[in-house]
Amino acid sequence: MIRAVHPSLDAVREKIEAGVRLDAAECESLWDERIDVHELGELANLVRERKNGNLAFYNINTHLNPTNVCVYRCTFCAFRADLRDARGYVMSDEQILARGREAVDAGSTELHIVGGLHHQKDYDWYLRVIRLLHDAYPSLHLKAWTPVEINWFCHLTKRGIRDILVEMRDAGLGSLPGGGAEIFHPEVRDKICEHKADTNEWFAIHRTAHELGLRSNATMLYGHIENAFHRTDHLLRLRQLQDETGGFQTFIPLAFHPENTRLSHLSKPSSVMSLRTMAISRLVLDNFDHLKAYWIMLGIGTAQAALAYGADDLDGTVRHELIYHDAGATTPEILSVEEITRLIREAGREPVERDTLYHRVERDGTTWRTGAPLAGAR
Ligand code: V47
Repeated sequence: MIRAVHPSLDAVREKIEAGVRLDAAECESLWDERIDVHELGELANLVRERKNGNLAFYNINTHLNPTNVCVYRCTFCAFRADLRDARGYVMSDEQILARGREAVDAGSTELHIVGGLHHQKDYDWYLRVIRLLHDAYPSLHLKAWTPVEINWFCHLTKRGIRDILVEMRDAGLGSLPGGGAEIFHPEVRDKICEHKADTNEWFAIHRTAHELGLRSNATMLYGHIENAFHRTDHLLRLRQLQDETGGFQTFIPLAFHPENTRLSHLSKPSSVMSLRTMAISRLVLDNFDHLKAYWIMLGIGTAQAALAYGADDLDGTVRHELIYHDAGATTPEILSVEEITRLIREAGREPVERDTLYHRVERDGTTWRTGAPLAGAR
């Protein structure tokens, strides 16, 4: 069979095989739709297996979104609500603690905490969420607050990033999730989320977190109004900060779900686009140890396939996810350990339970402990 091969892929292949970094022009050229997605996948798989062998990681995690009331109106968001919306909610301390209890009882090692920026809640309310949970359930890793929230806390308190992060860390914050990145290029960012933390602020917060020894993740929201140039710019900015700090753990490409958003006239990205994005991300982000196929948003089949297109992680079993389900995700709301490990094995990989900071998790009945470090753990 003769395939339409883009002229530049041979040069890219040589570089990838030799472990040489792709330059900006090569990175952008990979988005050309004439390039066979499976060839990209094959190259990405080479990198993935060099870094993580045949292992595919997951964790047992629970989500907590303490409020969906938000001052911002990002066009892609179906989760946010106004104060007086029937959908609007704020969780009480008791509800927050009950979620922590539920997480611990379900064997979770991580609570993923993000939410809206509620104009009637002060910084101390957000700080208390962390303190309450950490004091009650110290074994739960609190992966909480994106730079959008941290930037809001700085705005509310007129204090600096470092000051806020140190206080949050001392209260029990374990690491930062990757959200709020969307698309960094101002041509797109100004259209989809013009008011919230801008790109410089997003990077300043991750840089400061890394300087303080906090690890973090990074995401990219694709499949809406951005193009190949914007996606390349996004990945290269992340590669640059990772060169400087090495503090990112995982990159998570997030497929846009249009339902119930102000961009509902757009169709959602195809599985092929998602696999292409995963593969290209793996090829460009040569200094990231892990790439996550977030099954909640990719759908289970695409997430399984992504394990051969550069991804080495499926996120977790997940319970109480709202951001994607409000935007029309039809995936289940939870997977059992048996289900997630079966999906990984079915994809030809060896499942490994990890904690948030990429250590093996060893279980004995209902108790667990942190085991050996995996790629990228410190
Ligand atoms: O920043 C919001 C995205 C992000 C929609 O760090 C949407 O381990 C698609 O960051 N369609 C939050 N995407 C989720 C996130 C995340 C998820 C899983 C793991 C980790 C991690 C982080 O979700 C937002 C935004 O980019 N998002 N609405 C939507 N309609």
